[in-house]
Parts: sequence; C-alpha cells; structure tokens
Amino acid sequence: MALSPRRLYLAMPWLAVGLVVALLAWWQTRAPVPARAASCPDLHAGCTVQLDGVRVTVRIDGPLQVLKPFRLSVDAPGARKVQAQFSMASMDMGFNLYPLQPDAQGVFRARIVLPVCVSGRRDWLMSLEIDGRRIELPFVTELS
Ligand SMILES: [Cu+2]
Repeated sequence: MALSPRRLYLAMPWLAVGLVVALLAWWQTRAPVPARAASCPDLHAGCTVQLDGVRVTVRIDGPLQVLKPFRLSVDAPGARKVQAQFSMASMDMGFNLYPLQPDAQGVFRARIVLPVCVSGRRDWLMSLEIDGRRIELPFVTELS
C-alpha cells in the first residue's frame, strides 16, 4: 500500500483533525501559572504580599458585595502588566478577566463587578497575574 499522492490527498482532512486534537490536548495540559497563595483578612485595609522580591500591595475601595462596583488597586513596583480574575473553588463562575490600568503614580487599578453566585456562596478567589506570576487571594463578599 504505497502512499500515492491521491491517498495523501484523502488523508488530509484526518491529518487536520489529528492536528486540532493534538493542539487541544496540549492546551489542556499546559501547566497553569503557579500561584502564590496569600491571605488578606481585610481587603479594605489592604495587604502586602511578597512576590519574588517585589512588595505587592492589594487593596479594595467600595462595597465588597456582588453586583456593586468596587475598585481594586494593586501596587507592584516595576510591574508592566497586571490582570485580575475572580473564581470560586470547584465552581465555574463564568469568564471574567479585568486588565488593570496604571494611574499616574503607577498603581494599577480596575473597577470590578462580581456576579451573583447561583448557589448562594460568597467565598471567592481573586487571582492576580502580575507579569506572568500569580497571587491567589481568597475573600468573602459581604451581605448587602
Ligand atoms: Cu459560585
């Protein structure tokens, strides 16, 4: 069974399918950015987390409640790109990714609005990605 040009031609769609499957498999197994677990009992007061020698200060202003906008500020000297994502342990809370924008002082800021959890949970996980490094901060939203 020689590999004639015609056979090769017929095999093309399958090769394409195989390539897509391989790409998807690779995408799934890509190691996520390792996270530095941190704790911040009072996000309004703010917390400082050490991330590879950089002092990262995280703070929020405004009501820490669902459906109400609050402001997130991240001070990470020297950082170029900061983004935040909000999730719940073992629960898909939908896609949300907030790119933070630096202000004149170089403090990264974003306005966040959290969705309501369908099962009434209030335990969230804030994932901050700072130049490819990640901090995970658990927090609980307040009741309105
Ligand atoms: Cu939830």
